[in-house]
Order: sequence, then structure tokens, then C-alpha cells
Amino acid sequence: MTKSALQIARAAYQPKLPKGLTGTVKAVAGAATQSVADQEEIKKLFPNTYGMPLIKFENTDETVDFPAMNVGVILSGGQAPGGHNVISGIFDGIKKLNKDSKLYGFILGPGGLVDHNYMELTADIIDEYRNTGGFDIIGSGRTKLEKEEQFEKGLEILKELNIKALVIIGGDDSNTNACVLAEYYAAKNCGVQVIGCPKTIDGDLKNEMIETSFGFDTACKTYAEVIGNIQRDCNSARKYWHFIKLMGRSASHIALECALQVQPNICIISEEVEAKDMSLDDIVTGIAQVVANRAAQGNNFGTVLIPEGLVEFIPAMKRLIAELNDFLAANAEEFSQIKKSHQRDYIIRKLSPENAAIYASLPEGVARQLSLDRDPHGNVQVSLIETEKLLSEMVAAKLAQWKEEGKYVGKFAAQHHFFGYEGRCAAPSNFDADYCYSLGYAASALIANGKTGYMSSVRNTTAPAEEWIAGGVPITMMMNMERRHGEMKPVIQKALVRLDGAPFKAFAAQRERWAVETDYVYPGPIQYFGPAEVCDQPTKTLQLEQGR
Ligand code: FBP
Repeated sequence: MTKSALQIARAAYQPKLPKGLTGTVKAVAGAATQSVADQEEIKKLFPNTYGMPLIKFENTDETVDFPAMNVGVILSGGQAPGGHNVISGIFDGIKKLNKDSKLYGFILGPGGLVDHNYMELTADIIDEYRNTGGFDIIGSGRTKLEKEEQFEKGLEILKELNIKALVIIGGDDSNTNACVLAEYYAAKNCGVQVIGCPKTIDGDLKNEMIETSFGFDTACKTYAEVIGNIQRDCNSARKYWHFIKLMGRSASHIALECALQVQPNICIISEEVEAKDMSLDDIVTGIAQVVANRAAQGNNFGTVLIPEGLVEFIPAMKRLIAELNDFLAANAEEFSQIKKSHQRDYIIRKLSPENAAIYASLPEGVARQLSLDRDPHGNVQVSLIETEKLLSEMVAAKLAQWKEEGKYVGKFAAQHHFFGYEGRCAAPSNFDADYCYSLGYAASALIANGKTGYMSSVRNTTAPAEEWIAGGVPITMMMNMERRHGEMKPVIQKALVRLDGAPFKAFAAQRERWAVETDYVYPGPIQYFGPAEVCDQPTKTLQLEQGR
């Protein structure tokens, strides 16, 4: 594998571990737990994994002999920086317990378990991937592990490879499924433990016990760097409004974090739009007003951050999407037979009058995007909806109308960006490198202590890494009952931006000033400081031109 100078330098980085995970590790059990809501139903559904205590790891002088164990690992869902470090943490953890332990990776996500597609992860392979971004060591996938026949197919290969425990690295849905699997194997006394690990750049898998999902830190720093670069361009050329959509699925955590880092002129927070029952026109008018105010000062430029899930939070759009979801699910066969050019009219005829009117008012591209296939979890694929174009087109129309009425005298030209895939596989920041390695290491300690149905956890993360607290949280503790695909299901609660939370309040306290002033912050690259052979290199083009 050809490596960049940065990869070579980063490979040598030794991630920091919390003190509790160094030396011999002892599991200390806390109080029994209960689910965040719907306790009776969840207890009934998870009789073997409900109510287990919180676990905290401490280091001890005792020496304990652990037998060799085989462990399996799966990367599930979207990529997030640091996944390779979780795997290297598990590897180092189980090898430290017994050098004959083995780690198997299931290829391309949960499907690899069901299809018996796997590889042994040896020291040589692990070393190639330490502190690198991406999930390419074994690949990832979005197959949902939820059916009994999948669990049984998985069990066959787990038994064949003598695997004692499986670590599923995923978001809220994948960890919910990990818990269902843990319960299934426990109920059948299969002798296979299942441990989850909190991954997603979206930042929406967090709660009282899980401070953050891994990858969020790096992804936000990467996006903030690029937005900062755009803001500098914007402030230099002074002729464009940049509409920047940011990944993050439903939650606006990424947009909010980037706003705090770069101080844009506008950042929309979906959760606020919903709470204030704002219409699409309210949002457009709000943006157009800021554009007009800045134009009045001679500033015909600016930046707008847009969370990718926005349309689902505009109440009227939400109602439209809900009806579309039900309609498309019930009429999938008939819809697939309709010619593309007739699909829009067909949908308009079938929807209720209120939703048909909204659907008809949307630009062609956005209307089409709303009718595309859902992901395997039944979600609209929000990353495919070009909200940045929808908003800028509507703002342009509003400004044209204001111009005719003599209310606006500026010039408006827009540029569009979508940042998502650019940040999901970035080289992990020091935080994510340490955090992920610790999560993996903690997972190995949970396995060694016979735990199942737990999510690996690392807390106190704003302190130096040595003071982090590693342990495990029973997954049932994070669950409640929610309606999914028309049925009530036990799921991990998704964490959206809290309007009473400190990050939103800090943003709300500043945004009016940011809208008027040009007080951009340019965070720069996260690897700005470092060895000269990494950071001070000219481009490859220049090096080749100069014969170096
Ligand atoms: P996860 O929830 O699986 O971590 O996905 C993160 C994410 O990057 C979302 O922000 C985005 O909406 C989605 O994946 C895109 O999915 P895909 O990779 O299938 O295009």
C-alpha cells in the first residue's frame, strides 16, 4: 500500500488511554439501570439484558490470567473517522489479555456475518491502518441485522470460528440491533456476547452516559476548515453568497458545531424550525432579510449553513414526506412502472390536496429527490435532497420581488456546496484517535469480563485522556419505544439539538451580530502543527515539476 507522508507520521502516533485501561483492568459494577422510558415494555422484550449495572474500569495491581479468545468485529453504516482505531484498540486489548487471542473482521458490514464473509485481522494488517481514516480495513454496509434467520446464519460462522464475542461498531439503529442480537444469543444460551460501540459523524448518538459518538470531532473540524476557506474567499471576492449544506442526517449537531467554529452569517437549526413551526417561506424570508440588511451596508456576500435534514423539520414538509413514505411503501410496484417524466404528475394526483399543493410548488429536482428510494431503515435519503439550491433559488425569487417593490438594492449571486463525504473518512483528529482506541480497548475489557448487551463507553472527555473514565453502559438503558414502519419498536433514543442546551444558547446569543458583521473565523487544517516532512511540503505537482 502506498502511503502519504502524513500516514507514515500518523502511524507512529500512540493513542492515549485512560488510566483505568492501563495495566491490569478491573471491572467495577455500579447500580442497576433502567431504560429512559417505557420500562415495563422494554423489560419484557429484553428479559436477559435489561437492568444490568453500569460498568467502570479501574486499574489494579492484581494479575489475572485470561484464556485466549476469538472476537469478531463489524463496521456498520456510514463511515466515521477513527473506526480503524476502534479496531486496533480491540486488537491490542485482547492481545494484551492473551497473546493467542484472535480478531476476525466481517467484510462490508453486518452482511458479512450473515454471508460468512470474513478475514482474520493480523498484527501486520492492523499496523497498516492505525490512526488512519476510513473503514476500508474491512469495509462497511447498511444491511440491517434484525431477523432470526440472520441471527442463526451468523451463529453458524461464529461457532465455526469459535468466536466468543462480536463487537458491532455503529449508530443508534445498529446498536439497537446489537442489543436485540445480544438478547437473542443470551436467551438461547449460545455463548456469544455482543458489544456495541457508538459511531456516527452525525453526533446524534449521545446521552447521559455516552458523551459523543466518534467521528463527530474530526468531521466537524474538517468541514469547519473548508467552510473557513470559503469564508476567506467570500470575504476576499465580496460577490457571492455561499449556501453550504452539511451532512448530519436529521440532527443539526454538525451545522451547529461548525457555526460555533466559523461564525457564519446564517446557520439554520432544524430543531428550532420545528419548535417554532416555521414554514419554508419563513426560512426563506429570514435569509433574504439578512441578505438585504448586508446589501444595505454594501456587503453583497455571506455564508449560510444548512443542516441536511432541514426539510424533514419544516412541519408542512414533514407531513408531505410522511404521506409520501406511506404512499410509496404501499404502491412501490405500481410507482416503479410509471415513466420518470410522469412520476411527478402521478404523485400530485395521489396525494391529499394540502400535500399535493406543496409538492407541486417544489422545484423539479427537489420533488424528484423526495420520491427516491428510502434507505434500509426507511429514512428519506436526505443527503440527496439539494436543500442548498432550493433555498437559494427561493431567496433569489424573494429578493427579485423586493427589488420590484423598492425594498432591496443589492446584487445576489449564489454558490452551492455540500460537505459530507469529504469529512467522513478524514484522518482522525487526536481526539478521535484517542477516543476510538479507548472505546475499542474498553470493548475488549467488557468481553473479558463476560459482558453482553453493553455499549463501550468513555466519559469525562473534556479532561486530558488519562483522566477519561472507561466502562460499559447497558444498551437497554438508552432505549424507549418508538413507532417505526407503523409498528412500536424498542430503539435507542436519537439525540437532536436541544434548544435549551449550552451549544445552541451560545450560538443564539451571537447570531444576530454574526448576521450583520463579517466576523468570520478561519480554523485552518487540523494537522496544522506537526513535523516539517508532513506539514511543510509543497504540492505534488510542484515537487514533480522541480524533479524532486
Ligand atoms: P450513519 O448514521 O450510518 O453514521 O450515517 C452517517 C451519514 O454520513 C449521514 O450523515 C448521511 O445522511 C448518510 O450517512 C449518508 O448515507 P450514505 O453513505 O448511504 O450515502
